[in-house]
Amino acid sequence: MRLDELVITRAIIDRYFNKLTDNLDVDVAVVGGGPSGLVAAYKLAKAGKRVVIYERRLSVGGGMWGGGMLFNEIVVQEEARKILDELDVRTVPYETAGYYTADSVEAVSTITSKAVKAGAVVFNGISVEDVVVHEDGRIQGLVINWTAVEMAGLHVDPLSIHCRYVIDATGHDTEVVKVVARKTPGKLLTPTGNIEGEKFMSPDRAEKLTIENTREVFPGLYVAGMAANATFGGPRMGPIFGGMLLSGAKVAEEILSKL
Ligand code: 48H
Ligand code: FE2
Repeated sequence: MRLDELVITRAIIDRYFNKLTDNLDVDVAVVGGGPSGLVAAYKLAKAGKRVVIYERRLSVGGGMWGGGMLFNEIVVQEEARKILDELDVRTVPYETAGYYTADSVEAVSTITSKAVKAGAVVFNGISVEDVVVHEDGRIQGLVINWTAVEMAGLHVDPLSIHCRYVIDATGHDTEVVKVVARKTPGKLLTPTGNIEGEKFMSPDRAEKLTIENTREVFPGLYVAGMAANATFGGPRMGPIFGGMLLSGAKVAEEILSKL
């Protein structure tokens, strides 16, 4: 068989645009494919919901690839190890009871594979820049654009998608919540109505608060992972990733109870 460049081109364009149009109206749109977003997408997809992840970069995985300071191992605690077990990521007990480590590359690649095989659809290279809100004041969807357009600083208008719920899993930058806070000051479901801001490193408190802070912050918008801490004023925790995984699982549960 002689390979034809036009068939290759048509195949890619056809398949991609079908994927895009098939996912213009979904149950849950996850913004950011870091550890919390990936686990949330896995759980939601496994429960039969239609879920997409928009990821700005080419690769999902966020801050997990590099472990701590580029040492590519992550630490998780007992409760979170169960999630890694469920996802087939191998963990090794560390010398102090209750601490486990995992290879960060195995963790990212395995969780990603499970999420995608459960039915989550990843759109990489796409950034979320705004949300869709009509008269009822509830978030109805997202406004998306190519990351390449963003990087090039081109003035190109975005497109929109619909979803029943949005999860801001954008990490420290809490990007979706920032847009909402800027456009409706004082209206977030936080103590001050605005973004409380991430606090100093304090892993024990941070890991517990991450779970508490994983919740709805505006009608239709949930926060997970570091975005939850930044939004509700929790401390940072460094390269222990259990809170991120547990936060992804919790946000999925909360949304499932409403869908
Ligand atoms: C599309 C976007 C956009 C956008 C960002 O930072 P992440 O890994 O997020 P989490 O919360 O799942 O995990 C946090 C963890 O990595 C971490 O930093 C920890 C535990 N820190 C502790 C400490 O003390 O520092 O991933 C977020 C993802 C990234 O891949 C971004 O590229 C992506 O979201 N993203 N994607 N549109 N507007 N903004
Ligand atoms: Fe971080």
